[in-house]
Amino acid sequence: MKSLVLLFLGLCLAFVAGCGGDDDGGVTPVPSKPVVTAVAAASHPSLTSPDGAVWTGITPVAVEVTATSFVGKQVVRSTAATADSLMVQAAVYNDSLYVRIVWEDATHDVFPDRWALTEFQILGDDTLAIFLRDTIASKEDQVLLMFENTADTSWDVWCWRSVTTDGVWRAEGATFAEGELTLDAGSNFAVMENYFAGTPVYIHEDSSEFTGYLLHYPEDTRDFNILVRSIRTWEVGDLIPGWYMDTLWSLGPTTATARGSLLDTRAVSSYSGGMYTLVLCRALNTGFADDLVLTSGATINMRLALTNNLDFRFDAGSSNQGFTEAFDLKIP
Ligand SMILES: [Ca+2]
Ligand SMILES: [Ca+2]
Repeated sequence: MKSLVLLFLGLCLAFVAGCGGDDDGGVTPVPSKPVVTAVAAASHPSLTSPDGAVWTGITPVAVEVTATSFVGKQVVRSTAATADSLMVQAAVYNDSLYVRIVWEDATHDVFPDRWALTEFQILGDDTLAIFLRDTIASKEDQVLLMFENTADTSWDVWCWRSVTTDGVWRAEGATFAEGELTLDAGSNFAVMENYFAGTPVYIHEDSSEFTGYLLHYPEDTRDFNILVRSIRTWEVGDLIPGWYMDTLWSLGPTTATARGSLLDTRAVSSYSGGMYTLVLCRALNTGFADDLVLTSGATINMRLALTNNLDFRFDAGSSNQGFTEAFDLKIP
């Protein structure tokens, strides 16, 4: 018994001696958790540009893409394929939260799918244009802004994609739980695949001279007939976007009922000089059951995730995908 007591005292002395060593600067300090404090803005942050005077007065906070797994083995630390950190700012105005995110990305990846004109066939007086889905590796750049819901260990998520949600100035709401991302309730989607029964649904009857990455329904589109009657300016190799959107979505908010919980997050972005700048905005309390209520004075545990030219792969991971360390978001 006596020998055990002596051993215990010896360990205590060793522990005290070890702590004393910290004062000599021999131990790496534990990194502090970043805190993004939302500022009560005096004016409306722009939703037609991700820049503006509101943001110049708010100090950006860097959050690092972490080497530590977030959801088991599914998440692989980003390498050179994605940025190592993202800069975050936040503001509250008129009962809505605005979050501004800036990150580096060498490629503006915006063509998730498309069609290509591969050949013409002459059938009597008609010209048959053959379009094939262009199988390409290109995906989109994407971001997830994740709010931890401590009530049930899930995460409320704002999902932004560089074409298929940004084209309609929206992000999509979702819940992340047990490695799965489940979209919020809603019957209207941001964009639709330009595809039905093996052919593109919408195609301009005269030319492929679309100026954007999405077809805008109805301005850019005509009902497609694969026997193209006036194929004047089409050439083999011309492309058709693989997605189309209802132009109404780009004109601003429609009714809350039409938006649903799925499309209740607004988005505006720019890509310039190898940098994305993105502003996301959602009501603090949307009233929808699948959204976290952000209350005044709350501190919320957050994560950000990004991809470079990739869909999120929760079951596989990729060096083109990264999750940040946890950070706090303080609501004023
Ligand atoms: Ca990219
Ligand atoms: Ca929602």
